[in-house]
Amino acid sequence: QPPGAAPDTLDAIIVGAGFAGLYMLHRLRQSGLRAMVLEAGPDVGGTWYWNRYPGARCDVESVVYSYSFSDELVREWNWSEKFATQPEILAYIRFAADRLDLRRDIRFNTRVTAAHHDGAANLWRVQTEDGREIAAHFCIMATGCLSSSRLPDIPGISAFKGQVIQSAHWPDEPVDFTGKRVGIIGTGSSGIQIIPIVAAQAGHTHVFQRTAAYSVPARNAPLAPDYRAAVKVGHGEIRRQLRAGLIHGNSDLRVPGEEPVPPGRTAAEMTPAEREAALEERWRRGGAWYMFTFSDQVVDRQANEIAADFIRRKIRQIVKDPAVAEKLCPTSYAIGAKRICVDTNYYATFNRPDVTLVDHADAPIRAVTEKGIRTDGGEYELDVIIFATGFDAMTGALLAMDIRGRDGLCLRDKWQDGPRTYLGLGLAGFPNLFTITGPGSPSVFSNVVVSIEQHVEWIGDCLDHMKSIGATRIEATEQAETDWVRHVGEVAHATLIPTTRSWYVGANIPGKPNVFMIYVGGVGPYRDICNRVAAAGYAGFTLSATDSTGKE
Ligand code: NA7
Repeated sequence: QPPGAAPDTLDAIIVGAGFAGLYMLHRLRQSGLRAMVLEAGPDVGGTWYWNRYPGARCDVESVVYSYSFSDELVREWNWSEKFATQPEILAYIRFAADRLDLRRDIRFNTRVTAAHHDGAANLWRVQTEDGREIAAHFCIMATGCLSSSRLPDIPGISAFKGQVIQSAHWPDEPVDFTGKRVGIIGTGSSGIQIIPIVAAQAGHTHVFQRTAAYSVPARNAPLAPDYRAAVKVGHGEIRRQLRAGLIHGNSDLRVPGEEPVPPGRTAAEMTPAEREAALEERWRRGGAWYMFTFSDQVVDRQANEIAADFIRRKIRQIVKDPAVAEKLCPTSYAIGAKRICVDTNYYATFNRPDVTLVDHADAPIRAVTEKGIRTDGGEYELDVIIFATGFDAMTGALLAMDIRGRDGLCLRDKWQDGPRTYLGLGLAGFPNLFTITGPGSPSVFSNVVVSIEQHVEWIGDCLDHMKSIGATRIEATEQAETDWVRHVGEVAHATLIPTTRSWYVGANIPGKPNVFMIYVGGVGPYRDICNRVAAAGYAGFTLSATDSTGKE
C-alpha cells in the first residue's frame, strides 16, 4: 500500500469484462494485486455479449481468436468451426471466466459514468451509474474499440411504427422475420453477416447501401478433429508466431492437412498469371487475409487496384443482374482502407427475387417515416428496420465517461482535436491510467486478442516493476506522447489506409475530429517498441513515489 492509503483500497479498477478486462484481472491477481472489474452488462463478454445478431461471427479464425496465454484453456476448449459464431465465442469467454474463477471480482450491471484522479490521495475515484464511488490506485480501461454503437442522425427514427433493431443491441429473444418487410441500413461487416440470414426468412428485404464494401468468402466449415489436435500440439509455436505478427489466421498455420499460403511478393514481382493464381488461391481459401495477397497491397495503388478489381470480377460473376452487380462493386476506395468484410453468401443473396438493393447514388435516404424509409427514389414501407450502422470506434466508450486526470484535466478537452496517447497505453496528464488497445495502438488493425494479451502483460509487468522500485505513480510525458502521435500518423500515411473516410479516422461520426487512430506498423514491431520502452525503465513515462500527502 502506498503511504496514506486505506488498507482496503483496491490496487486497480478495471472497466469492462470482455477479453481485455478478464485477462487483466487474472494477470493482476498473479502479481498479488487486488483488482475489481466494473461491467455495464449483466454478464462477461463485452462486445461479444451485445452483438448477438443473427449470423454474428468473428472474422478472425477461432483457433487464433482466443487466449493464448494459458495452455490449460487451449487444451480444454474445442472450437467447432473455422469462424466461430457469437454464441460460441460468448460461451468460450464464460468458460474462461469460470475456469480462472474471475466472477467473484466482477460487478455486473455497473456502468461507470466518471473516473477522477485525486492527486492528493493518489487514487482514482470511479463513479458508477447507481451513485456509488470506488477508489483504487490504478484505473485500467478495458472498454473495447468497437463497443459504443451508434444510430445515424437520420431524422424520424422515433416516428417509425414498426420495430427498430440495432445490430449491436439485438433483442434477447429471437426475432421472427417470417413474411415481414425488412429494411437493413448498413453494409459493413455486421450488415453483410445479417443480410443473407434475414433475407432467407423475411417476406422481402430491402438493403440500403451507402458505400459498397469489399467482401470475401469466409469458406466457413467445421474443424476436423485432427486439425484441432494439431493446433493444440503446435500451440507453443503458434503462440510465438502470433505474437511476432508472423501469422494471422488458420490459412497461415503450419498444421497438417493444409499447406500454408505462401507469403506474398510485390505485385510487380509477379507475372499476370501468377497474380491471378495468388488472388484465386486466397479467394478459394477465404478470410480477410486476402488483404495481404501482395506484400505491397496496402501501399501501392497499382497492386491494390489489381486485388480490388479481382473482387469486382467475382461480384459480376456471382450476381446475375448486371445493374445490381455494378452497384455492389466497390469503386470509391482502396481495398483494405476500410476493413475487408468476410461473408457467407452475401453477393448471391442479391439473386433472390425477394431482395432489393437500394443504392445511395440512386436513392439517398432522407428520413425514417411512420411507415418506413423515405428516399429520393420513393418511400419503402417496412415492418422492421435494422440499423447495422457501426460504432463510435476507439474513443466512443472512453469519452462516454467523464474522465479527469491531474488538476482536473478533462479527457474530452484533451482529445478535442483527436485522441492523443503514448503507445495507446498511457496518457500525459492522467497518472496511473492505462488504456488496453487504446487509440494509437494496433488494436483493431491486428488480431485484437493478441493485442489485448500484449497490453495486459505489459501493464502487469509495469506494475510489478513499480512495486519493485517503490514507485506509486506513472504518467506518460507530453513529449513522448507528441512523438508517438506523430509516428502513428507517419506510419499510416505511408500506406493507402488513411486515403478514405472510415471509422479508422473517425469519419463516420458527425463532428468527430478526423485523425488516424491506429498504429498500422504491425503487432511484431509494436511489441518490440513496447518492450524496448520497458527495458529502458519505461522511457517516455515519469515514475515517482508519493508521500503521505500525495506529493511527489
Ligand atoms: P461499419 O463497418 O462502420 O459499417 C457501417 C455501415 O453502415 C456502413 O456500410 C456505412 O456506410 C453504413 N452507414 C452508417 N451510417 C449510415 C447512414 N447514415 N446512412 C446509410 N448508411 C450508413 O460497422 P459494422 O458494425 O458493420 O462493422 C464494424 C466492425 O465490427 C468491423 O470492421 C469488424 O471489425 C467488426 P459507409 O461505408 O459509412 O458509407
